[in-house]
Amino acid sequence: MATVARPSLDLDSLRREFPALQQDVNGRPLVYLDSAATAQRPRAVLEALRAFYEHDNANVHRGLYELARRATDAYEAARVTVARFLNAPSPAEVVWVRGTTEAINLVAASWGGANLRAGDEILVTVLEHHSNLVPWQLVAQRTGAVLRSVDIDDRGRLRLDQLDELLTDRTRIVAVGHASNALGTINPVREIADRAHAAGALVLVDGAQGAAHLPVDVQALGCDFYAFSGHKVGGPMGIGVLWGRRELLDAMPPYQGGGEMIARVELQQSTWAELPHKFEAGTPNVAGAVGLAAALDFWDAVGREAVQAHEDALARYALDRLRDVPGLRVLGPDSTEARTAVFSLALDGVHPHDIATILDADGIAIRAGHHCAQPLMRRLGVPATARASCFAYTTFEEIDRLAIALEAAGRIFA
Ligand code: C6P
Repeated sequence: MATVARPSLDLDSLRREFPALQQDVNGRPLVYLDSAATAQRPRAVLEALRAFYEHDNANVHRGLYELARRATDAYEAARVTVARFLNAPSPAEVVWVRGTTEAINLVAASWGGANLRAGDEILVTVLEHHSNLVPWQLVAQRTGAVLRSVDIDDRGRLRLDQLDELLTDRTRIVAVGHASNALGTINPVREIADRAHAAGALVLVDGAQGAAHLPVDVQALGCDFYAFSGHKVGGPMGIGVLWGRRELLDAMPPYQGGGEMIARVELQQSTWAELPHKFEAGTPNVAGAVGLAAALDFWDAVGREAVQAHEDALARYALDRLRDVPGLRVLGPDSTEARTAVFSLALDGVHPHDIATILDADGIAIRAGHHCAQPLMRRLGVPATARASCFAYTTFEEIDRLAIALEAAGRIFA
């Protein structure tokens, strides 16, 4: 059995802040191990949403009355909170979007559309989520640019030796995940950014699986764009962030047209609002922004270092514990390597969907499928995996329940 020093996160009180975790499913206490898909929300976020709609609900940047002022102040204050979280030089560099997917589409369409030419190269990796692949494919088709990709080694780590070969004077941008949603691999973003910049390329980081679990300092990471989703850090769905360096955002054309994003409109042409509003056409998700800021404040109060230490210990504990399950393979980096507490599981003779169904009967929620990473599944030689993903509120006992349920699944199919 594993012996791991357990850090001092007060898990009992932390878990009490998450109403959704306080329920039985199929007669057992819920074990929620699908936080990579979406995290549960703390009361502070639910309360911030309720308070916004009950007291401050109005459209932003438009009305000259008290509620509109309050809504606008809350919306812009949330942007400042995000800028502080990212260590962004300015809140003007923080663009509200629907989520990581929209953020990457924005950069691919706007920056890519304006800057990519036939023969230019976009460098991605085989680890990427479809959201960090398909937008690049679309702009490559429109511009004649070419997509290249960095492979992984046997343990799911990026082959940095290949990166140097693939980075050429034609590479315009490197689009890479902070952490893999399928394997948990943490990518060395700073190193990748340094090498990309030396080759004259920009770097976009898909932070969907980074923002909740890893320190995010866009200046220390050395990237040019960073994208993340509110719902994966405990905020609401339908809100996310694109951070970009000011001079890049300034030079980029708008992504969508409409209200809010203009300075002056004539019948035939228009001029654009200052950053970040140039990229925020239409009525935004104000409550979402407020809720996302509440989530970031919540984790500040809990203590990000304690959270990271806990998740680190969970990862090591789980890798040890799951090794005892007969016929089970955990794909991806081992416990000595940079990884998050996301485990893609393959159980001999049992289809991942059957694993998920058996675990559900035991009140354990995991995800089975290709995890929107089909090229990665092909690279690993599997059609799908069963994925268990943890968050700050996951306990060691829940990992034990997962292991016991997997043992039972193995016996059923033996
Ligand atoms: N991954 C998962 O279960 P959105 O849907 O826009 O909030 O995030 C998209 C996205 C982009 N990149 C990575 C690395 C991601 O993990 C995700 C979302 C979920 O793994 C849903 S497919």
